[in-house]
Amino acid sequence: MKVKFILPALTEAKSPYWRPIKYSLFPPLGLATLAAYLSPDDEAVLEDEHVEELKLNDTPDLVVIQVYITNAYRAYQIADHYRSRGTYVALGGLHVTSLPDEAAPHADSIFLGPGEETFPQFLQDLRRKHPQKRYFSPVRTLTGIPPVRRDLIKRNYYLVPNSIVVTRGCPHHCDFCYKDAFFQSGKGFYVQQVDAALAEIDRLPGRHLYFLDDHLLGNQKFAAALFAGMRGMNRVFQGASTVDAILRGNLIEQAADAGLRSVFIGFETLSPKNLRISNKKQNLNRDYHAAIQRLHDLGIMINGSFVFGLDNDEPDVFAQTVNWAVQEGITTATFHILTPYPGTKLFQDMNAAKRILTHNWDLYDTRHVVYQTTKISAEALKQGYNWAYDNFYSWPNILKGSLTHDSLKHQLKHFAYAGGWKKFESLWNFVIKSRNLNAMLPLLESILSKVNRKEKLQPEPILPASLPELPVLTAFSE
Ligand code: B12
Ligand code: SF4
Repeated sequence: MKVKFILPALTEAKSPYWRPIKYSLFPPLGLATLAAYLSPDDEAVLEDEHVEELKLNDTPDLVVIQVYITNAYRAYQIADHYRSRGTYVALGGLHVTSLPDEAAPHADSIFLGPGEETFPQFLQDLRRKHPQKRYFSPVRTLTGIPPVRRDLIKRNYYLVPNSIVVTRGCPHHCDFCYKDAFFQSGKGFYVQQVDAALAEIDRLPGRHLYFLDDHLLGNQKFAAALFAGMRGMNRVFQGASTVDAILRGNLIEQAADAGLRSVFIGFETLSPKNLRISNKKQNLNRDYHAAIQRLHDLGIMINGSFVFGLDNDEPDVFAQTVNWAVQEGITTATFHILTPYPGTKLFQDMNAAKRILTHNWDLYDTRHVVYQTTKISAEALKQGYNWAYDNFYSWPNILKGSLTHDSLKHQLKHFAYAGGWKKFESLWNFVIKSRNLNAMLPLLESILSKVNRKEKLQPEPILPASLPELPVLTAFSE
């Protein structure tokens, strides 16, 4: 059977003139995971529209498309195209799970939730010529999953070809998060077997890894065993955690020993009232400052994520948040305008209150205001959001943030890292077009080198000041 896997792109990511680096960071891991269920005699190709032109004049037997909210319209267009050519089309992913009835007219089969159970079942049904219209799997396990088909990934097109996930979901239940909608009616957090996770890591070339798990420290026992197994592997890695997990026990020290050099944290808001209305209980009454200090002491850089537009936000939220992040020495920040994704509790509440202003999913990219705001006008919210980015990434603030660290190496890393994220976009554009992003990996690895406590106050330049820093990898929320 000839099978084609497609990750469609949103318009911005396809521009021939300007491709923001964030779309060339990670390969389509979900699709490469699904491809592993094919038989050895099936022919598979994987095309990612974020980094390459799709070839649409073929007629495979099966096309498998992954649908996110911001690529949904493009995904439906591609699906309609292939169906008109007689190809069998399967649609799945987060947006299909949230709005199956919207997706169904564009597909022969749709899939709700994770694909590790349903996709192999579907392949079997298809070969027997009895595929179902709709698949849903209440079974959630990563036990015995086949190795990800990394051979289908064009590594040179990505800055971080070594992305990996060793868990699914998250133990928490924040109202604005995709997680409860995607994992509904089944387990919402589960982990791979430690040996299998270590074997997957071992298969990855080079040193650098990026764990895309929502919460790498979410299961303490699993994470401790994983980090113990990684200790001798000479890896450097990045991943995500919550504030409370960083404060609890000594898991974060174990992570640092295993090679954790930068961590993504969803601080979201500095307002306890906002945390409460978002059901982000795990951040309530947690000492953000203490968590940050602990990370800095371990030489771990922080990518902080913040949401603007929660109902208790006042017009001063932008300045307050940016000032705080700079003072705390947060290396990079991602700001989001609150976005109610369909299927979430936030969407349900806003819909019931008639606060949803548009159902144009292209605008649900966390950069547009799609709902009726309360204490800040929509214009002020959008302006404040833009201001926050400009201000946080201004040279004076990058310098100020860098100087909060007491090791010179950490200061330099912070300065280069944060500077590169916003200040070298044109250079990134050039590297992306030369199709040699992967060649930048050694640079990333050197930037993620260890900052030892004993290195404090010992000047040790790690980079010539003119080198571009990596944009990093803060381009998505937790
Ligand atoms: C990596 C990532 C990115 C990367 C790259 C995406 C890529 N190459 O796949 C980049 C940086 C480009 C990115 C950008 C954005 N992202 Co993003 N991203 C992620 C992240 C962290 C991990 C995705 C991943 O690889 N997961 C691991 C794999 C194994 O799981 P998976 O992809 O879901 O695939 C499984 C299932 O979905 C299913 N499946 C998927 N497709 C299909 C198809 C079929 C037929 C079947 C059977 C099954 C199936 O099977 C797979 C195996 O179980 C997720 C968070 C998350 N945990 O999912 C957010 C996430 C997907 N991003 C999100 C958003 C909003 C964005 C942005 C719009 C903006 C932003 N603020 O970040 C942009 C624009 C995206 C776009 N191009 O349209 C949201 C999506 C919300 C939604 N309802 O769609 C998420 C959930 C983050 C969040 N918490 O809100 N993102
Ligand atoms: S926002 Fe983060 S902590 Fe909250 S449920 Fe989603 S992944 Fe978990």
